[in-house]
Order: sequence, then C-alpha cells, then structure tokens
Amino acid sequence: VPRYPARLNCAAELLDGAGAGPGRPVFRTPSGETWSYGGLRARVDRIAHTLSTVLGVVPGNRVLLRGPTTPWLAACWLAVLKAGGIAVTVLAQHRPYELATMCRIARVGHALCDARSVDDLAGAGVPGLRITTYGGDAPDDLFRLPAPAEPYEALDTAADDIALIAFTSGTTGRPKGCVHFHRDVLAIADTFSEHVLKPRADDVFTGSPPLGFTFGLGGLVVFPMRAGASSLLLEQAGPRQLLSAVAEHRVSVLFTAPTAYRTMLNELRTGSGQGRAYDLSSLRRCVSAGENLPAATWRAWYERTGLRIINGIGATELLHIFLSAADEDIRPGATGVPVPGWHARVQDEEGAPVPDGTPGLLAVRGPVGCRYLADARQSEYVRGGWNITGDTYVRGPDGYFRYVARADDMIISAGYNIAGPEVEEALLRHPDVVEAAVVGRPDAERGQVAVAYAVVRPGAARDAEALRARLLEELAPYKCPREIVFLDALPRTATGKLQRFRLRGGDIE
Ligand code: 3SK
Repeated sequence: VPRYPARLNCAAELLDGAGAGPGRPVFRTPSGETWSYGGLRARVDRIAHTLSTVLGVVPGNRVLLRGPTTPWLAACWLAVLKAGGIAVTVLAQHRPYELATMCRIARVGHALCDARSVDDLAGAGVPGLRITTYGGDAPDDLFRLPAPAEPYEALDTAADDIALIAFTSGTTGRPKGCVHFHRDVLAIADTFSEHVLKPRADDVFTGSPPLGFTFGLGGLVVFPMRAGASSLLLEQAGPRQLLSAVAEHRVSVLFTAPTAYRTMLNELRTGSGQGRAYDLSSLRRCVSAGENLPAATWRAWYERTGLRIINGIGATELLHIFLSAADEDIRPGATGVPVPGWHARVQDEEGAPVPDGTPGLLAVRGPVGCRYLADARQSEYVRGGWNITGDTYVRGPDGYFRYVARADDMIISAGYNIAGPEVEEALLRHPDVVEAAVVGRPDAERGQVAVAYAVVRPGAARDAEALRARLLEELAPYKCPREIVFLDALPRTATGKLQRFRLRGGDIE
C-alpha cells in the first residue's frame, strides 16, 4: 500500500514529472503541437495565479472543468488542484439539465470551460456560477485576464484534502459525486500504473476516454506524468483516429474500451483493404476497461497485432483499476487478480465470502475508497469495510477473477440463471457480429426470457435464424436468446457504457 507524507499536493507532484527536465515533452496534439514539462508548469502557474488573484477562487472552492480533451483542459485541472481548489470533472457530452444537477450536488461556484462548449453550461442557468472560458477570443477569456508571470507556490494541502469530485451515474440513475483526495490521485499511479502497466519515461500515451471520466484522467494525464512520460491528447478518438494517432505519433501505450478494440479490428480489416495501412509497431501496451473484455476480442487483437491487452476493472468510486494482469500473467477471458495494494473477494448478499467457483458479489478494498457526496447510496456501496462494486464475479481456483455480469444483469429464466455477457461472448465469436448485448425481458410463463441485440459488420446478412443455430452449437439451449434483434448501434452512455435498461425497456429501434 503506498504511503504518503501528511502534506501533499498531487498537482505539484505530477508537475514534477518524476524529475522531468523542462524540455521533456508532456502533451502532444494530433496537429503536431508539443508542450514541454517546463511550458506546462509555466501555463499552470499562470492559471493558478488567475484563479486566486483575479477570479477569487480560495482553497476548497469547487471548480467545474468542461471541454474536449486538450492540453488546456489538463492544464486547468492541474492549476485548480495546485491552487487548493477542488476540480469537478464533467463530460463535454453532459446536457444542461445534467450539468445543473451536478453543480447543485457539488456546490460548484466557478467553472473553467472550453469556449467551444460554453453554450450548454451557460444554458444550465446555475445560480451564482461564474463561468470563465478558455481558448476563445472573449475579452475576459482566461488567458486575457492579467496574471503575474511568475512561479506559483503550490498550496500546502493535506494528503487527505479533497482534490476532485468525479460524477458517475452508472448506466442509469441519478448522478453521484465521488470525492477523492490528493493522495488518491497518486495512489492510482502507484498501484495499477506502477505495478501492472509499468510505464517508461519515453512512453507516449493516448486513448479515447475523456478526461471527465476517471479512466481517461488516469490513463492520459496522471499515469504519464507520474512516470515523466508524454500523452497525445485527442479531441476526436474514433477507431480511425486512434489507429492514425498510434501510427503517426509512435504511440506506445493505448487506453480504450473493448468496443473500440473491436471497431479498430474492423477498420484494420476493411481499411487496409482500401489502401489504408496503419503502422502499429510502436505500441507495447494496450489497456481495456470500462466494460467486460470478451476473450474473443482479446484473441482477435492478439492475432492481428501480437499485443496482449491488459484487461482491468475500475470504478469512478475507486478512481481507477483495481483488478488486472499484464504480460504472461494474463488469462484471456479473466479480468485478473487484485492489483498490488488492493484486496478483493467474492461474497454473498450477507457479506460472507463464497467458495471459489461460486458466483457472488465482487468486494474490494485498497488505498482508495468510495465516498459519495451527501448520498444515502453510500451505505449500499460500502458494507463491512468493503466496496461492493455491483458486479457479479467468480474467483477460480487459480485465484483469477472472472466477470459474470453486473449484479442486476443476471437473467433468470424458468429457474435458470443466464449471464448476459456469456451469451454476448458467444455472439461475438461469430465473424459478422461486431457488437452484442443480451438482456432479460419479462415473460408471463418463464419470468424472463433472454433477448439478444446484435450489430453486424456493414454488408453482412441480418439472419437471426442462422445466428441462433450457431449459438445452439456452443451454448445450452436454455441460454439461447428467444429473439435476436439487429440494430445499427447499441445505446451507450457518454463514457461508452452499454445502457442495458434501454434495451430491457424495449424503447430501441
Ligand atoms: O468504468 C470503469 O470500468 C473504469 C475503469 C477504469 C477507471 C475508471 C473507471 C470508472
């Protein structure tokens, strides 16, 4: 378990970049712009001065940050923390109603917002919110405000002063604000990143999760900076942009979700048929989290690239990844083992551990814990000192944790338990299926029946009968979906998580 001094400012630690000299690159953009550690330090100091002396931000004030993934957004995040403020990270996709709710829950008084994303925030009508834009040409844009061009001394924060509030609404439900301390920010780098990812100072990171999602904040800002490495920040991070970014900027560490690995594989297959070749030889680490990574996707990526995806499960409540494995320790289809510094077990509803091989609730504890901001759901998440993530897992005799389903995603049909992800994996083994989701639909006779939603490769036949026949070769008949519905795309949240409740409700065309 990492230990930290009682006084600690995580932004100051990250800006040190493991002792990185001022000329070392820290952020890059696809257009070829490069920021050095020295350049970043100077800009962060300027923003921190502006926050304290011009905008009147005092330690403990909550500052909302909103914008596409750019070095400027990362610099604002670091400056808020360096000045002792609390960064409230939201997504560029959040709509005015959601923004207003989050501002109310987190008691946000200030916002730093990319000038291109300001309309929704202004339209949220948050009482008393002072919005300052950056990157625009308004006379009161952040970088036009007067500020001393001199070093800013980091606020002497305690290691367990609040650094950030990250919101999660899961795949449904009201948003919950998760409070994290200065030491938590370093702990995710000093556990998962240091012991599993093992970054090097010459690594170039990139990926698709936005900085308003802690998966992206860790993978694209905290981990590279803690190692003195650099990060290519992408405003657009679809499969082609990711592949081009890797090829053109010699990216070595990639963070993205299982869906993106599948769409990149598709692009590698079809795009190269159209003369697009992507040189992926610089890649040495590929990380997948955000949802379960099926063994079929892991194998297809390995066969195409020779790279072993580092699978992981994390949570906004726990800031980043706590179960994972790398290199030769990877077992395709399993999430992995507890990251050094973390403990995990599988338990029943009463909190008693279940034997290996028996599915139950995943319970974890480690250097970061769940602290919801004024939310009664805290007592559901933290029980008996363990964080109950809401996932059903099984631990094998080999000590590896394997995902079964979200606890509320188990389908119970005529007394049989059907884990949707197991059927999804079988669907994804079909070469034409690129996305799949299996949910339970109420049924008078059986309680629930399994219904599959599938997205097939462009041009492939939408043949439900052929797909069912194929599933029956691989699965017990009770697991085979009653119905297979073809969609152009699956419904997802802004962070890319599947919205099963929309499929269950059947309101999807
Ligand atoms: O949602 C997740 O699985 C996740 C993964 C890594 C870091 C953070 C999160 C929320």
